Amino acid sequence: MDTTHFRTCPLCEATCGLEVTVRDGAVHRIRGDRDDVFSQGFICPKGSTLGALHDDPDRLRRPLVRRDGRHVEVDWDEAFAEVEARLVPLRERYGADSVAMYLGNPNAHTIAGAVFVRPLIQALATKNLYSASTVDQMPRHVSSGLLYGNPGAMPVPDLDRTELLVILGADPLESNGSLCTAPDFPGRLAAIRDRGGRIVVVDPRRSRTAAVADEHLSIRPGTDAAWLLALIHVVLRDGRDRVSLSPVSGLEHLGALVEPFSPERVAPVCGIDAVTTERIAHELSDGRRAAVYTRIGTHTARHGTLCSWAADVLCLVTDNLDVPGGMMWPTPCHGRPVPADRPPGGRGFRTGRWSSRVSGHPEVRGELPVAALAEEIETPGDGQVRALITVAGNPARSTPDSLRLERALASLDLVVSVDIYLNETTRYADVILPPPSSLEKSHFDFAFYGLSVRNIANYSPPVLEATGPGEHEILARLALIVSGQGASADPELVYGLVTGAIAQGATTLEGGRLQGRDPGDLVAAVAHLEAPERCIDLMVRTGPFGDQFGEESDGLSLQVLVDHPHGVDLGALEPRLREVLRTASGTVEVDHDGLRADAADLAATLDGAPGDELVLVGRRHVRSNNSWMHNLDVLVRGKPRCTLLVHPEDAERLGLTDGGVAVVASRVGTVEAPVEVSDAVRPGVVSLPHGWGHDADGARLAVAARNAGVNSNVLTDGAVLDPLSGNAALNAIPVTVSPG
Ligand SMILES: Nc1nc2c(c(=O)[nH]1)N[C@H]1C(S)=C(S)[C@@H](COP(=O)(O)OP(=O)(O)OC[C@H]3O[C@@H](n4cnc5c(=O)[nH]c(N)nc54)[C@H](O)[C@@H]3O)O[C@H]1N2
Ligand SMILES: Nc1nc2c(c(=O)[nH]1)N[C@H]1C(S)=C(S)[C@@H](COP(=O)(O)OP(=O)(O)OC[C@H]3O[C@@H](n4cnc5c(=O)[nH]c(N)nc54)[C@H](O)[C@@H]3O)O[C@H]1N2
Ligand code: SF4
Ligand SMILES: [Mo]
Repeated sequence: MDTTHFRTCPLCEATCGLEVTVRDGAVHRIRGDRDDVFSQGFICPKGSTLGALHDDPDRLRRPLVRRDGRHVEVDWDEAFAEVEARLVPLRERYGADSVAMYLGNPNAHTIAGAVFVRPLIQALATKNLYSASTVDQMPRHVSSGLLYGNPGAMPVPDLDRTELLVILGADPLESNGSLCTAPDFPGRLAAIRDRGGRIVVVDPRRSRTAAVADEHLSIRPGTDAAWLLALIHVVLRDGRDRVSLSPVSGLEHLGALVEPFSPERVAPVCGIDAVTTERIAHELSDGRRAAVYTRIGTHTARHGTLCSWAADVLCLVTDNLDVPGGMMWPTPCHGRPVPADRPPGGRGFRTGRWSSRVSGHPEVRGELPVAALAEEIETPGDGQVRALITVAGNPARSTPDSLRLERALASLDLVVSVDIYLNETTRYADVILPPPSSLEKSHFDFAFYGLSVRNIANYSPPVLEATGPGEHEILARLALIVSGQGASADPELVYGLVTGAIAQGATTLEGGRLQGRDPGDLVAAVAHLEAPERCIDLMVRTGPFGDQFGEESDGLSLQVLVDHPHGVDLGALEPRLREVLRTASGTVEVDHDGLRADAADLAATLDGAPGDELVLVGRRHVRSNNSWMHNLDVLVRGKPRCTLLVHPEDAERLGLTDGGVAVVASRVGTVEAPVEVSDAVRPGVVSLPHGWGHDADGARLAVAARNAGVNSNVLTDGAVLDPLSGNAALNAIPVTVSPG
């Protein structure tokens, strides 16, 4: 018998609706849900692989413990007992900071990652907290922190209403969008052009997105900050700045900051001529609705924060911030509502409340740069990292100078991984705790409803029944172990804390609809639900569209979402600066010493002649997903995709041939990769995707091992960071390339 289930795809940020048909207890077919209010049937080739992922024989179903160098299956009680027996004494002996935690990307795609990691972080109370954020979007958090006092408030391009979209360092036709949740990105881009708008793509490679744009500017890698500052320079120089947004402070210092970045001066640096730069600046400031969208190629860069800040400031001074068609802030349905009479501003944002032990990198959002994890493990002394917990992460493939990190991982006293695969990172684990597959979990996009180009709410119940504990329970048990309550303590203790905190927040919100209500009543009203569902219901009901526990009869609740399996469309984005602003001054704060200093550092490099060295950049492919979906034959079959793109002129000069092998060397490592000669990359630039290199001993990835590819992060340099965010610079890596 067939049953049909509707759910949101958890694999990337696009949040497409899926229609899953189950026959005799197994997934029979997955296709796009044509009735999904947001994606309307769109999916990419990954969306239909959730069944294959669930059925993958290499996906772990039971915990593994390492005994005599081999991973053996054990039952759950034994696995948790092992963690307790080893972690607790280690932490007692060496202190809280001796236990590090690394949180990987899928935490943004699971309910557990959104809600149940927090108690574990609190229990660990370690300074050594790391995540994929510092090889990704941390610069954007910091620029929002500085500008708006709110690192979570990252504006998104209002794709469906913009008339001019400038995309820097993103390739949404492959990635399907990031920090901009928009299912069917290709269709939305086509619609911009259909309504007479323009798309400009700034990328050192003619990506698939660049190929469908009106204009492609092939920028020199790592120079986006200089180019964006030059655009602001032109807007101010030509008196075209208009700022209707209010309240804004510090604009009087902007002219001095952008002064050195004239279009003529940055032209040889960026590889974009001054006339083009002036024209784009004029288009952005001629009154049309425009959005400037920066992503991974610009954030994983030495000046990532400056870049992200400059993109928002450019929109601010051209009246394209917080207006339809410009850059806007979504209103997540599970967020805290903002009472109308709340005074503007808040506590502000700061970094550096503590620093990393070895290199003194400032803390940012409670985290240290993952590029510094290896040295924190290697360097003896008080606070040395001796144990690591990874949750949904593969830092052995996703973080810079990864051979060094692997040597460090091998030296740890204890590694515990919450992960579904025995892979390049978890092979170092002493205990692996595998959560259920995606189809066995419920889903709700806590991370992406705040980054979405429309306000949306969608809840997906599990499709298949889980055989082991849920990911939330695994994390709760780890928190109980760390906090000394023991492996057999009741996870309800943790769930109670989490739901209690949500209810407490809602009932103490100054001027809120539920102010003064008994938080215990709210918790009791959801007590019949599973723990993840309790959290969703509490947050949605107390959120800006919620039923406020009976106060708003038409409002949202989990039950409303259950009754709408294709999602609820809550409308287009609306201006909401007042609601997101949390700076101490209650204004958008444009001026900051750190940004000024970083811009001055950048200005000081402008007049050096650009070197003729080759630089390495990354790229993505729609059939791949970071490092962990290469074990599915349907996605990796066909011609190899982990190739080094080399421009024909460079290939000729270096003696490289299409299909031949290149030896690529950087300051920190060397790899051999197959060459693909292509004029899609700029001369002087080579491109290799990340997340490959699956031939490691001890991993259990049969399909991936046959299509291993090479690990580009052997080449990336952990010493090059954006100082304001701690983010690693993963692009513009100087390399030498020679025939293999
Ligand atoms: N050179 C270079 N390096 C990069 C990038 C780049 O562009 N260039 N991109 C960076 C970016 S943007 C990111 S986000 C990082 C990603 O960095 P990571 O998050 O460290 O790496 P992933 O490849 O996403 O690995 C995800 C892990 O989670 C596991 N997993 C999958 N689903 C689940 C689940 O539901 N629960 C649990 N517990 N585990 C699960 C997988 O088996 C895998 O081990 O890589 C970064 N690294
Ligand atoms: N299919 C697929 N989808 C994914 C992922 C995946 O691995 N595969 N990963 C997901 C994750 S975790 C993320 S964060 C997002 C990322 O999503 P995107 O930000 O769209 O990432 P990419 O597709 O890597 O596009 C980055 C582009 O930046 C260009 N670039 C490199 N260096 C520079 C530079 O210095 N300046 C400029 N202007 N451009 C540069 C590259 O050539 C590339 O085209 O994708 C998500 N979606
Ligand atoms: S675009 Fe992203 S969300 Fe949509 S089907 Fe593909 S992987 Fe899933
Ligand atoms: Mo990412």
